[in-house]
Amino acid sequence: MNTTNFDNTKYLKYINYKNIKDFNYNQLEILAQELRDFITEVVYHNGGHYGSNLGVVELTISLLRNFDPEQDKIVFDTSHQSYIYKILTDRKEKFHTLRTFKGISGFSKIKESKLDHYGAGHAGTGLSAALGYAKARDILKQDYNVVAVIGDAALTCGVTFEAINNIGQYPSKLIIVLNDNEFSISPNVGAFSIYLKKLRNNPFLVKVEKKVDEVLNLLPINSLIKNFIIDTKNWIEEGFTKVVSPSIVGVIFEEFGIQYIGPVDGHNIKLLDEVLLFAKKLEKPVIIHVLTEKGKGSKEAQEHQEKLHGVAKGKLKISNFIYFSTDEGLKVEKKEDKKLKTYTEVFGETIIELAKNDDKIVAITAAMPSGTGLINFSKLFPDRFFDVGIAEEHAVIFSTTLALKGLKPVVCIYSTFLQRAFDMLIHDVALQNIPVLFVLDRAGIVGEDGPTHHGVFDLSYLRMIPNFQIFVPSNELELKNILYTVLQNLDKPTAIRYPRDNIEGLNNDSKFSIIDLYSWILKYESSLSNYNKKVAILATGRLNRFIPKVISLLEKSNIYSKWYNCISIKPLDNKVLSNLVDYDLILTLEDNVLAGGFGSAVLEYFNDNFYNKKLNLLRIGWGDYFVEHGAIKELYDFYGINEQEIFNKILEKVDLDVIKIGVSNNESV
Ligand SMILES: Cc1ncc(C[n+]2csc(CCOP(=O)(O)OP(=O)(O)O)c2C)c(N)n1
Repeated sequence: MNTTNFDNTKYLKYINYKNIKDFNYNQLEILAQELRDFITEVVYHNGGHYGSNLGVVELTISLLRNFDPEQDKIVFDTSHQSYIYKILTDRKEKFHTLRTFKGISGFSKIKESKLDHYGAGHAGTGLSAALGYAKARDILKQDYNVVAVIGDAALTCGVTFEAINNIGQYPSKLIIVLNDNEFSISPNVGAFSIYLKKLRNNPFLVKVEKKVDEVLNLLPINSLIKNFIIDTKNWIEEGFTKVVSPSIVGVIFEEFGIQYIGPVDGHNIKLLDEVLLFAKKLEKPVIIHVLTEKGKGSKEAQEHQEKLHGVAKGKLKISNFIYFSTDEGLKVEKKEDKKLKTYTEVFGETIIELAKNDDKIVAITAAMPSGTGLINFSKLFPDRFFDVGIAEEHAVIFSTTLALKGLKPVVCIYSTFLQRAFDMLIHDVALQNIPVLFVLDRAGIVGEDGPTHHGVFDLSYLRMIPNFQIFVPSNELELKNILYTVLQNLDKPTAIRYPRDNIEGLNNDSKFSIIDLYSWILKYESSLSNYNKKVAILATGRLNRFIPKVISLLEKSNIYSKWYNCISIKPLDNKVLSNLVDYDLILTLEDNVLAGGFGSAVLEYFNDNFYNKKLNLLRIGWGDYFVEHGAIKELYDFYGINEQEIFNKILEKVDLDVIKIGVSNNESV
């Protein structure tokens, strides 16, 4: 899919943010449909965030009719819903490369365009970033508008509340567009979402489009007061909603100094135009409560809101192609073996099995019940399951006191999102040595979601914390038995990390066994007797997959090798390490940044224990850069983490003058 053909479109071919004001509402309705079709085709080909983007088509059109992205600062919270903005600003022609390597990112990115004013991927950053822009404008005496677009789930983040607190303290001209579709990835949770629901239904706030006198006529107040309000020229400045909304549902935002407007139909461009034009005139913080439907325009997306929040390649039902004449070029990565499950699925099944026999096990997720494989657990054990919303910091502290009362909390958070709770891991969990099990899904690179989502820091940020132990399974049996063994006797802070990937299924036996968690598993030992050099390979997690081919190449070069699958990152297996000092090369492999990761731990071990020996250590992992977005294999190849490159690096390091041998697919050890 190298190009896009806009010939068959009526308006999309002409439209951009500079001329969007010139279109009338009938034309914009057609444009909205064209945008939805375009998004559908691109997401069909490339995967991506679907429902959220279909829901903000009219809202984004209206934003670009009322604000100038060259001057004004439009900040998307999380920014998974910024596709329409990208298309309508300066990336329409390139949008078919969405989420592909070197292509358009699935999130806002200041490096990608000067019209992206803030990069994101993690939820809850929008209001803080917007307030910074507003304050900078005031201090520098500049003149631009600041708009933050935030979803109803991101609104419930702790960070967002910190920002709201601060906006009240430093009121500044700032427009917050609250895009309320009642959904996070799953249905939104928590007391605040219930509050928003009440606001949605508040009869006195419905429809700003109604003339003030029409709304006032609905109110049980006498005509003198009505006339007074209507005659008051600055009724709008006083806060329309305050005047007409008695005490049915108090508007919290107003108490914090943020004027509330709404709810507003977020699919009515004309109405949105009116409201945004009005909000622009206010010289204070204002929140516009916009109601949208996630998946608007697609029956499939509306019926399966959760499933179609984010979609994998080729997963949409699509009948006609408008922008790409054929669906040629659709590269849906086939599962290598259909029987293989994902790590997430195996975790989800295992935790249920374990919880059936252990009523102390409780599971906690931060807005990712399906992503972390906990949906069935939540149905089977509703009293032992907690979806705390996008609140990773809270999730971690909450788990500590559950543990102090003797429960066994299993906190399931993606590696990248647990970064949010770094302080809690140290201050609340580890310092008090509280036994909580952390299950980090999406550890290692995640592919198309890119640098905001790659889970490549956890080995470093966990390894440095005293009291923590860290395990990395590489197949189904290991994952099951690590979980089983840890939960039999959960007595310290523990982390298990695994990637978004299929899991190799060794021994599908449903029985669990207690395993030796701290001993690395010897996978292979060469039988070469007359060899050139000796190499020890210490591999972690899914990178073990590369090793059989590497070893077969080493054997052909007459290099002796010993391969360990290192399931425990902390503690290290010192017994194994102490026997490797006479090797010509020790290789470590990790799907983590090299700084502070597994290889660093091994390096520290040798430095501390064998400082008088000359050791040759090669660490393979991610360097001092952010890994871009793209297909996982493509990223591994680009950054030199594949069989051939590993072999080449070994040869360079052992300093052997052997002929380099290529990898063929049928090599095996
Ligand atoms: C800190 C953090 N935790 C979890 C996520 C995963 N996540 C991505 S989008 C999303 C839901 C966002 O819902 P909302 O803000 O209401 O936006 P919508 O998609 O409904 O427009 C979640 C939980 C995240 N991006 N960041």
